[in-house]
Amino acid sequence: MSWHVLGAGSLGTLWAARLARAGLPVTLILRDEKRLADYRRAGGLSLVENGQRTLHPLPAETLADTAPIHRLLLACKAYDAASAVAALAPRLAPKAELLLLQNGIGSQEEVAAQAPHARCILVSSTEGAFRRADFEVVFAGHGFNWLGDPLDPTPPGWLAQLEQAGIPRQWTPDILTRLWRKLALNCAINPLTVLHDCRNGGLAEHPAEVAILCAELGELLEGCGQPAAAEHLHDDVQRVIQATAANHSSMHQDVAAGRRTEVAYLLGRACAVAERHALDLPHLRALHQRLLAHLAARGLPVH
Ligand code: NAD
Ligand code: KPL
Repeated sequence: MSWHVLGAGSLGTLWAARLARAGLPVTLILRDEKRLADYRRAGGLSLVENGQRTLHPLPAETLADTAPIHRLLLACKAYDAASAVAALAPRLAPKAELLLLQNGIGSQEEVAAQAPHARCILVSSTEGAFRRADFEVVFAGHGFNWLGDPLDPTPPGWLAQLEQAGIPRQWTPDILTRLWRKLALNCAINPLTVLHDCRNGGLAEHPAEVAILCAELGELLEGCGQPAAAEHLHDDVQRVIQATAANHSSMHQDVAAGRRTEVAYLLGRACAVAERHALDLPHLRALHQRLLAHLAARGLPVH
């Protein structure tokens, strides 16, 4: 059974190239005929690892193709996920499986609403990749992938294929804890790096701001039924700030490049959930307002 991968961006390329080089059948899904023609001109996907570039000439098709899809890796941004799946809904086989690679919380429910008969498998990834050119991706940071299905703890039979492809992974019944924990880390670090215009390590100069955000994020996680995601959050945030001190956060990179951010699925979601649970988290709310004003002032979407 073929893997379909939607999105020839950073993570889509990283996954598709590794699956393909393990001899597994992979088909890329691109937006339209123009993008397909560009892909064919490029000769395939290029993956750069340890300075070595390899070319992977995978078969590709457009959203408008009609072949049925049994297993789809959805590798687009959170704000594109639901519309991408809506476009593919007529092609989903009755027991289709969707692997959702999106950061943050919220896009997963939006996708499930577009494909109510498909099994949605949520992925939380700490791997790092970025696009150096069109259809050329650099594997920048080794990490890990947690997979799980909050509605069904049974692991899928194809997990061994990920191992075969060298994709580090673990099936977990606690995928929501993983996603909320990552959301909290992203909320404590990313917006501040944008507002202070600094690398992650620059936040070591703002310890009080980081500490109060971690305390409020902890309250949020406790209050919304994710207490395990709150454990030792501040320590973990400080560890990540140190371990990634030289890096720019993904949100900082997006803003610097004039790209839309995933704020609605990160800090926006955190504030919406706090409001729904009647939690008063003034520093988190103020951070969200400052961030939205910062994005608006640069002509970037605030959702
Ligand atoms: P990306 O922007 O590099 O790639 C997304 C790709 O999806 C783009 O090529 C875009 O054109 C394509 N796309 C969007 N809508 C489409 C559609 N309807 N049809 C066909 N193609 C479509 O994004 P990314 O960095 O790979 O991130 C994907 C998700 O993974 C995000 O939620 C991100 O936060 C998360 N993530 C990324 C990294 C990373 O290192 N890049 C790490 C962890 C998590
Ligand atoms: O995931 C990250 C990001 O930049 O998006 C880290 C490195 C954890 C910072 O929040």
